[in-house]
Amino acid sequence: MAKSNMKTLYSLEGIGKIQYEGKQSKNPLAFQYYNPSEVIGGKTMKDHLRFSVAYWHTLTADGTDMFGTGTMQRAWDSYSGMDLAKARLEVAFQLFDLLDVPYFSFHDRDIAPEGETLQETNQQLDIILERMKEYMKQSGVKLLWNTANMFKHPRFVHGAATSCHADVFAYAAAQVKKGIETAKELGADVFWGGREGYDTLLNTDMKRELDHMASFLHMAVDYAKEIGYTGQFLIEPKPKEPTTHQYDTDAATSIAFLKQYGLDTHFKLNIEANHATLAGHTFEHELRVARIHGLLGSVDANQGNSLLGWDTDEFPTDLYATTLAMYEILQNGGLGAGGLNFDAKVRRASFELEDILYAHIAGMDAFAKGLRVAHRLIEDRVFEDVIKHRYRSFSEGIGRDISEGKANFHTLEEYAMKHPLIRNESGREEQLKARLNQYLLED
Ligand code: XUL
Ligand code: CO
Repeated sequence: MAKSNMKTLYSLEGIGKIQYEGKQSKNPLAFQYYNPSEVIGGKTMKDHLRFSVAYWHTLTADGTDMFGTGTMQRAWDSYSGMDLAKARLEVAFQLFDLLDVPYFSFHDRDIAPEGETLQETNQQLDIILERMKEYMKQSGVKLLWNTANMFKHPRFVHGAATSCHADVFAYAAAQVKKGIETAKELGADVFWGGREGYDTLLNTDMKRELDHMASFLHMAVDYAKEIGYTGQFLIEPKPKEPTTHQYDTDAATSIAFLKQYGLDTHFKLNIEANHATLAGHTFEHELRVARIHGLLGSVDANQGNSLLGWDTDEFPTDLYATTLAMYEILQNGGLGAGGLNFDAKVRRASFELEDILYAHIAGMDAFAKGLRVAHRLIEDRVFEDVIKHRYRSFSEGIGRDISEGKANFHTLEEYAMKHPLIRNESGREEQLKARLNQYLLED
């Protein structure tokens, strides 16, 4: 495999860097809303949105589903083993360049195949990482985060840090140790609790498993300190799939876990839209929960299908969701070192290479539009003023006493006795939704 083969490998000749052409454009290979250099609220769109391509869906997945084998037409799949890994790497950076994305993300096993032993696996990983560093240097594209795949191999059948088998715990620790070393060199680190959960309590010591998970994460923190890794650790809530009961079910559950075990100063959350809806929440709900606890770290930007009960990882095109997500992100003061990572895959029937471009363009435009609308909503204080007005009774009299911690059940009882007539006001939900529509349509 050599660079010179790439033209044929890549088979997207004639397609140049995707450009911003504006909302009148009918060119499917152009951005209509994402204008990277445009400044919104003092920051470029590129800096607000911090887009990232997910290696596993874009370079590694082949369209396999429960009923059928791969459908994706990828010229690089004619290679195998380490040659395939090298080919994917080269294609990856060509795609990043075409899409003008500043970041990417990967699992250790996305970028290099497992060897016979952990030593061999790490050696193979190192070969690819060396090359990756070169591509990163040449292109300026950075790693948003890397993570350990501790769910695919049969050894993880009972989980990784929560496995009932201590040898698996040790193996997982070795894998994450390597992941932190990688992150120290290249960028950041994230933990998605792949199979950290259980299917039945009949064989499960839940307390022990949670204790193990916490000590695993503490060991990661200790090791990071030891080697001087200062990047942000993230955990990614998900309610189900693969296990029936994932321990990181949603943002609130994950925050309770982090606080219970003294990990909340070391970890933030990576909120994924499809995981939110699987948990029975909206995307914006999960972002809000993480934000108000000061724990919103990064975002997996995708969407689910409300008719299906599993993680479909679709590219985000729902403008309500992207707008309300950007609203939370702007209110958070941005994502800091995090970004919008397209943990999203083209549909099995979208098997041509161009579909990867169309999908990312659709996602980037949807978030760019969401950013524009959310910024104007905040600037015009559309919801803020309504909310302020709605809670105004807490700014004076008995309400102020409650807010300032000066009230107690005696003073409140006395007040209630004296004020038997309560006048509530409408929440005006429909009117507010119409305002949101107005802003979405205007921009
Ligand atoms: C799985 C998922 C993962 C994580 C990284 O549902 O979202 O791809 O984002 O392991
Ligand atoms: Co994810």
